Amino acid sequence: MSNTILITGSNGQLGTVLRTSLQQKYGKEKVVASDLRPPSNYDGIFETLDATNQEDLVKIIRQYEIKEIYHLAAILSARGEQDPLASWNVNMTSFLDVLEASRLNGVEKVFFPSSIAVFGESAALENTPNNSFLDPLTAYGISKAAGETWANYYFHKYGLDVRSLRYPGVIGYQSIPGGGTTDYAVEIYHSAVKKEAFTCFLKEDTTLPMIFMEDAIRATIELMEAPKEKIKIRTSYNLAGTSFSPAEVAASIREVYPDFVVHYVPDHRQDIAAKWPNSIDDSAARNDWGWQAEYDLKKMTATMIEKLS
Ligand code: NAD
Ligand code: AKB
Repeated sequence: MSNTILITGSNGQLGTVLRTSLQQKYGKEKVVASDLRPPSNYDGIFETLDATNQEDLVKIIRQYEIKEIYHLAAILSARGEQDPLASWNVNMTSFLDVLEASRLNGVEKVFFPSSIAVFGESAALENTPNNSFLDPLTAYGISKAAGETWANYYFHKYGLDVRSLRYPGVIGYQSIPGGGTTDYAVEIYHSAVKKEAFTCFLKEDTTLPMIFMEDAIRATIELMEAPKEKIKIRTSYNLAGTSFSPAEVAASIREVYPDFVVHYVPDHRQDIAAKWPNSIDDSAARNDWGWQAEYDLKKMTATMIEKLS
């Protein structure tokens, strides 16, 4: 087998969808999914891999002659704050392992998922520019900001074709989010279709950038397939879908379920969200490789409710 793709952290919210999309695009035999534990229902090649174990990573790269790695394994923002150093360790050790193993073993392209969590108090809250000063206030954000810098370094020093997106909160019906600050925006739809009241851990007016899963996956594949000369930013591209607050998503759900009730009980995640942008400027992604989001809140709500029902 040759020219195969490896996905780390493939059992997560994004990986569950990405692994199937890559299989559909390139063929089942071309995609090697991996994670800490085998998935419950996945039809394809799977390897158990702790991405912080470089020896095991190298074995898989050599065995399958891996040419591209989508490095999704990470501990997300809210979960990361429970043990900041462990979060840094998983997020950074694994990415450095991937970069180093890639350059030494013939991997040609690497995808690194960054996040709006890289922004902190210095960045403008509205339409946050791509090249804002990064002073993140979570261990997760610090690891993503450092990861972007390492991506840039490996590109310039070794010519490794590392590409990266700063995803907003991803919303999809296919999978469950894994410990982030934007998770409420998936959970709220699950409560709505079950006709249950929802308790939101953010304040009703906390606006955050969000993106629908289909857009996030399409952006990832479009970025990875873009001609190399079009990729002008080697740290990470801002990626925008749409932006909304809990009150706005609740209002859009009420157009279908008028009796839907939301209680607002902000917790520690509110402090994280307060430091993140309300909206981000993704003009560099649009200009360089033609990015264009398709889902706004209305279309997102209609699709979430239809699919979850
Ligand atoms: P998730 O938490 O749902 O999944 C992460 C996966 O990584 C899990 O399946 C977990 O088992 C695995 N993992 C954890 N430690 C590991 C290790 N040491 N070795 C191997 N696997 C390990 O995350 P997700 O939402 O699917 O996110 C995927 C990537 O995209 C992450 O890097 C995340 O930071 C980034 N991202 C996600 C979002 C979002 O809203 N989902 C937004 C911005 C960035
Ligand atoms: C999180 O909330 O941690 C993620 C992200 C935006 O990186 N969804």
